[in-house]
Amino acid sequence: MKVKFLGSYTRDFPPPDYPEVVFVGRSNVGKSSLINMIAGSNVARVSKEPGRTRKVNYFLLDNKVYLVDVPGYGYAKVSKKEREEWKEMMENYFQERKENIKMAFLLIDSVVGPQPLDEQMVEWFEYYGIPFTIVLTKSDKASQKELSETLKKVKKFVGEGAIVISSAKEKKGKKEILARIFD
Ligand SMILES: Nc1nc2c(ncn2[C@@H]2O[C@H](COP(=O)(O)OP(=O)(O)OP(=O)(O)O)[C@@H](O)[C@H]2O)c(=O)[nH]1
Ligand SMILES: [Mg+2]
Repeated sequence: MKVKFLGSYTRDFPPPDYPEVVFVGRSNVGKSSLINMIAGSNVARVSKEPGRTRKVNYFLLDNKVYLVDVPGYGYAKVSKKEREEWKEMMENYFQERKENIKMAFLLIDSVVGPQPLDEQMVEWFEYYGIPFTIVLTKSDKASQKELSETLKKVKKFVGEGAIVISSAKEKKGKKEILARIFD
């Protein structure tokens, strides 16, 4: 798969010449790692400390679709000012790009399960009319019991919405996610 990094933006995003898919979720949930799995190379920056991705990063996949990596939310050590900047940047992003976003992937840690901020994100998608898919990340770290508990909780708030179980470490879920990117 051919993938090219286009740049980091807070506004004036690239022209909507291609449809885009965006990866959102809590800090450290594995957004950048998932993008690397899909790209088949280490294009997105992965880190042990949460809050590594600060801007909206655009990648072009196979000259067909933009992959968008955005900063995570919910990291306790972030100041009120940074939280407000995050909210402003993300509202601006969704407002400007809602027509161009063909799919939002909401990542939820298989072990941690859905948090109130994840449910708020689903409300944003519904408000902006953006289709979304839930991706349960780091499934390699979850026991069968943890995974089924997380699945049960997620199903409660997405109903019949799509859910993909994935692990960047084990390259699990790649086919399902690619199918939803290109459909
Ligand atoms: N075991 C396991 N670890 C993973 C997996 N995916 C990501 N990680 C680890 O989780 C940590 C965070 O991964 P990132 O991909 O940087 O997470 P992020 O959501 O982009 O984080 P921010 O940019 O800070 O919001 C890193 O230490 C990764 O190596 C996975 O599938 N399995
Ligand atoms: Mg990241």
